[in-house]
Amino acid sequence: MDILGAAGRINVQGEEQQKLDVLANEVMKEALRHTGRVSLMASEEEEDPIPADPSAASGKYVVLFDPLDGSSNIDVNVSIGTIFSIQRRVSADGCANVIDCLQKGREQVAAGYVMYGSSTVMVYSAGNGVHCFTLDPVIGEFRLINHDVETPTTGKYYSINESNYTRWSPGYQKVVRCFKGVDDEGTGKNARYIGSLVADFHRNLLTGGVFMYPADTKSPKGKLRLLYEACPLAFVAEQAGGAASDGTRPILDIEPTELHQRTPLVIGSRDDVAFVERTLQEVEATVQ
Ligand code: AFP
Repeated sequence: MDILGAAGRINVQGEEQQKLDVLANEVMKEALRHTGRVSLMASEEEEDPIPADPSAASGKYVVLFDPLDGSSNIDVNVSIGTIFSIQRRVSADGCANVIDCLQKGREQVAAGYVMYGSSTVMVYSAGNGVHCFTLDPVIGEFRLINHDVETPTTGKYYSINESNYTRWSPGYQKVVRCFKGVDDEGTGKNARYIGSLVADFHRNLLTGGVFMYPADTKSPKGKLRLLYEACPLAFVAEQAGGAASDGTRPILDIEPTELHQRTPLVIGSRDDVAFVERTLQEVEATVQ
C-alpha cells in the first residue's frame, strides 16, 4: 500500500500533508460517520466542519480530532498519534454547526489520544479519571493497563523545541535557563523532545514533566491548535492531577472563537506548570 511520503497537498494549516495524514483523516471520518451518535466532526486537516450522515443529523455529539499528530515523524518510524475531543451538541434543531464545535475545553464530555509507538496505547478521560489501554494485537482489543492514572506533581523532564530560543519572549528564555540549571533558581531538569505532541505528552504524563510550545516571533499566536490538540490533552492532564495553561490562564477556560485557533501551550505536572506561569509573570513585570 502506498502510504509513505508527501501527499503533494497543503492543508488548511498551511502545512504539507503526508499520505498518512490524508488516510488517517478518511479513516476517522468513516469510523465516526455511521455511529448515529455524531452529528458533526471537525478535523485539523479540513477547513470546515464535516457533517455526519443525514441519518445521524440528530446525533448528540460533536467530535473534533487531529487524525495524525506528529507528521514529521511518520517516515522515520518515530511515535505519532491521534487526538480526539468529544463535545455535547448545543444547537437545538436542524443540522449541527460550527457553534457546536466552538465550546470551551471545560465542556468536553470526553477526550484522549491513541499513540502508535513501541505498543499502541489509548488514553482517555470521560471526566472521571484517566485510563490507559494497550492494544493486544492477538485478540485485536484494547486491554486496560492503568486506571486512574495520576501524574507526578513535579517531574524530571522539560520538553520544548529549543531551536526557537531566540524567537521566544524573555520569560520563556528565563524558564528554560532555570530548567537547565543555568540560572540560580534552576530546577535542573532533563530535556526530552520528540516533536510529536502526543508522544511528548504521554511520556511526561507517566514520568512527570512539562511540555511547552510558546508563541514566538514566527508564530505569534503559538503553533498548536486549541481545539484539536491543546483542549483534549488539557482535559486529560487536569483529570490526571496535572495542569495546562497558555502561560496565563487554564487552557480549558479559553473561549474559542475560530475552529483552527492556535494557542501557546504549557502542559504537564501541576507544580511545573505553576512555576512556568509564575516565572513568565515575574519577567513580564520587570520588562515593563
Ligand atoms: P502535526 O503533525 O499534526 O502538524 O503536529 C505536529 C505538532 O503540531 C506537534 O505534534 C508537535 O509537538 C509540534 O508540531 C512540533 O513542532 P516543531 O517541529 O516546530 O517542534
